[in-house]
Amino acid sequence: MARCIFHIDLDAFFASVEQVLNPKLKGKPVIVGGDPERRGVVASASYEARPFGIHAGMPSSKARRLCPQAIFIRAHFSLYKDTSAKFMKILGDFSPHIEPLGFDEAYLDVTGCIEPYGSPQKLALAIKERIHKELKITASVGIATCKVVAKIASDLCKPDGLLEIAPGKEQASLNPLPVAKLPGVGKKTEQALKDMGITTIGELANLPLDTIKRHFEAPGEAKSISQELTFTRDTLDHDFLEANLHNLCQEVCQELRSQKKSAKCVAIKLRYADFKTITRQVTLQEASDVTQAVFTTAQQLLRKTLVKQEKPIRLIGIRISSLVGEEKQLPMFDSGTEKPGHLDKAIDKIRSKYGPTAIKTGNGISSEGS
Ligand code: TTP
Ligand code: MG
Repeated sequence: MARCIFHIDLDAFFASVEQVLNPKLKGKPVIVGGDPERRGVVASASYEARPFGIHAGMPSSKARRLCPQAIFIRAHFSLYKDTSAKFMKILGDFSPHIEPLGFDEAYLDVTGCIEPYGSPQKLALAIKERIHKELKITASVGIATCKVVAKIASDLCKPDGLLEIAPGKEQASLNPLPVAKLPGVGKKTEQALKDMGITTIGELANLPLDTIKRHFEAPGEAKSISQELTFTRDTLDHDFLEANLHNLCQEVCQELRSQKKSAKCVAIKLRYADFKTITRQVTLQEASDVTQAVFTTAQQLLRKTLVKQEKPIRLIGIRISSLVGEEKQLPMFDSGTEKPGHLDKAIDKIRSKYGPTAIKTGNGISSEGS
């Protein structure tokens, strides 16, 4: 028997929550996002704002030009978090097989849950009604035999929609659609396909797999990230060496995080005054992208090496390798607790804006010395 998958997505989520909270906003173009005066971007636009061409990701200043009467609101994440939790709970009452995707969307496998309702559409209507009754906002539901088709369907019927792409009707329904309707196809892929003469999902489906692979397989990726520093004077000052090592760790880890990767191996390199060069490597128990974790390991390697060899050093380097893709999912909302990753993110932001010397944490402050 074919599976029955729902994709349920709340309409104009942030903007809808704001409209529920303040009924004066109902029926009006509401934009939740950054300040138009301060280079903010639109996070969510109510459907009343959409005919003006406003969409998520657009600069708020542009949105205001397109629709001067729009009401701009700063995001209230704790409210959205509460609504999101209630939304997921409602879905969980209909089927235990739920896969949340974002805070306002989820897949629901309802294959075994349809009978009491009579049909997938009737079950979908029951879900939509319950959401509307309890949250006062509308949802759109796509129904199909697999996740990707269900997601395309919910997108096609927004807002407050319900669309079933029946078993066997997938090709006929999807073939005429533009490739951008496929989840994961963004502006770049869309243009690359256009350059190949492909604009619809049907045309894409007809391409031989080899051709697709040739054009779209990821290019070879960097296998390691390294950084080194030659001192103006040879040194044996341990604190100075450690401070510089910390700065180097911060630089490679920032690059690592910008690639959304974690590293499993940490190596240090030391070149002595006589040009003899050594490297020492260790494997972490768990891949990490946290500066402090990489630094602690590198620091141990350095200390061990310094104990054995007391010769002046002219160069120090760090290399992180065995890179793996980001396996952890970012939390949707700030938990408020200060984890090492939070500190790293804040530092990355400041350093990328104001340069690598703009901020240094405690371990790095003495690096200007000697
Ligand atoms: P979406 O479901 O993509 O957008 P939406 O719910 O506002 O509108 P739609 O009716 O088309 O589903 O995203 C859900 C929420 O996630 C959205 O309300 C705000 C937030 N979000 C951002 O903060 N930035 C973004 O770029 C996008 C796309 C969404
Ligand atoms: Mg939505």
